[in-house]
Amino acid sequence: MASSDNPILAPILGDQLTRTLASLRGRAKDDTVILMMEVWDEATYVKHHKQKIVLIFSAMRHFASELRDAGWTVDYIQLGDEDNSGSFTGEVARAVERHDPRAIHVVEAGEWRVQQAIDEWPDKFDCEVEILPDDRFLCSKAEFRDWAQDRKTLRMENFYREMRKKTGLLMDDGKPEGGEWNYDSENRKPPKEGLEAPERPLFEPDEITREVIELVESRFGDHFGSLDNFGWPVTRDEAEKAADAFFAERIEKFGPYQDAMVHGQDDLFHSMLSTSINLGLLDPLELCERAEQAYKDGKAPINSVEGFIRQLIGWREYVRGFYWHFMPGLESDNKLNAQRGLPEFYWTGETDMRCLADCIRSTRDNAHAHHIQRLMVLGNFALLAGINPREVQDWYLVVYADAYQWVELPNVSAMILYADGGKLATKPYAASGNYINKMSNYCGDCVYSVSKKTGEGACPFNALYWHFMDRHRDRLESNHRIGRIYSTWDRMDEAKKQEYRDSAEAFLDTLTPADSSWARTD
Ligand code: FAD
Ligand code: DLZ
Ligand code: SF4
Repeated sequence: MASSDNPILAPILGDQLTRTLASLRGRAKDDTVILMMEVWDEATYVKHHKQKIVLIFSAMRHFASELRDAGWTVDYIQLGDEDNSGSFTGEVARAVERHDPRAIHVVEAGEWRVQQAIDEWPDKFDCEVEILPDDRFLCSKAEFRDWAQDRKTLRMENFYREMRKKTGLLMDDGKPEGGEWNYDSENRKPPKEGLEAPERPLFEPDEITREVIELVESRFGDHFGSLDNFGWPVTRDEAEKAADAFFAERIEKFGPYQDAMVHGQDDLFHSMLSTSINLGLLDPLELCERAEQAYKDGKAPINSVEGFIRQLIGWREYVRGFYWHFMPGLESDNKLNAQRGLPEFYWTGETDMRCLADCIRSTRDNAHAHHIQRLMVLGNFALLAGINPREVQDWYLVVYADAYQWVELPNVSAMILYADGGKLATKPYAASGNYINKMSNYCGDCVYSVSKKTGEGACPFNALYWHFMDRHRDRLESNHRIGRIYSTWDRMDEAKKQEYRDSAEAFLDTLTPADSSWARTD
């Protein structure tokens, strides 16, 4: 056993890049060795988009350098270091040998897979291991459990109201500011002709980032995605500049155009802050306070500010609680028994469906697509076509720079695929081409006709929509939010119904399944 003079070892994971992290708060610098590890297992458990790996390694290296400048001792293991064992547990074991710590203090992991490994550390290492709660989230796992247990339904809206009361954000004497809890009905403006948003700041790669770009090109050259546009914030300073630009230039229209999609305009009025928030470079509560201030200063309307705050203290906190509440089962749920392989075009972007091609192009170029593209184009297609959840999960985990399983999985399996059978969503987010046409400018120049329902040249979403409804009638008919759709279906004559079925099946037969090596290493 190490003596009380030996240091505390504080491993910091790649998404824990926060100066006030629980394992650092209040610790003496001369009594602590911080351990940061670039490991092969994390870089390859799925074949992450190249930008995602560059982002995480570069942000980790910058964070380590800032900690050293602030007087901390940081033991930093680079991917290429000789003897790098390739795993968190292997690297902690080697660090225990080097530093003989009296204890390990680690903040719980964001992901189940990693937490499983950390839970074994107390038995593996001959020193005390303290696993601290990640208090960068407003709602602890236990608090979510207390809220969820004994409830028949786990609606985000109810959870969100609790978070509003807890934080006092947009509260006026115990009542919601402006009289309503939720202004979503004002946040569905279709894009008007020529709608343009100010460009978000992109950050020129510095020497550290350029070195990581070289590393990623040489070690992960076969991974999906382009590095040409890499401009994500990799430090807290850069992330704050990105936030400043959002609050100065885009928050005003964030609400109204939250669901809009414009060909070639990848960010619109979205904050583009998820990568920085998830890494720990920005504090979501501080961002919400800034949004509230923008409202109080008359710089942004209530619907924009409430919408932004709801995404952060509502959806983001809710999906994290939901993930830990339903893991590990959530990963294998497949209540709609979807079995089709992921189509190849999700990787290549080679499809005549203009909406999908544009969302996949943005995904490849930026490691990003905005929420409604992820939900109502890419997700909607996967739902309607019956793609199996595991392949869809892997795709989303690979392609987005902000993707960690705790946030990806509930959004993919529960929100878009309804694979949990409706614990998260009151109904599947299924839509025909009509929705995409209303909320975007994609359809005008598409080779398919959105107004044509079946047959040659018809928008595939139209027949797929009815095919989905028809094949899941048993499960969905009794759902009060969607059941009435079946009276429309029943009013169609049998020949029309068969046309929808045949059209959808003919289209599904044209899909080439993807080569699985895009997503997973063998
Ligand atoms: P904004 O539109 O500006 O929203 C502000 C912030 O709210 C975001 O930065 C994010 O932190 C939070 N937020 C918004 N919606 C959600 C949500 N549904 N769940 C959790 N947080 C939310 N977000 C991720 O961070 N990582 C993921 O892996 C991820 N996967 C998704 C998969 C699917 C199928 C869908 C439908 C959504 C997913 N999201 C994910 C949520 C959302 O699409 C992204 O957070 C958002 O597009 C990030 O861009 P932004 O920062 O400009 O967001
Ligand atoms: C996503 C990722 C990647 C690609 N590589 C690393 C790494 O080498 N070292 C590290 O500490 N973290 C990495 N991450 C982020 C981790 O996967 C993330 O911290 C876990 O998901 C938390 O559970
Ligand atoms: Fe997408 Fe259909 Fe519109 Fe083409 S017509 S862009 S496939 S919704």
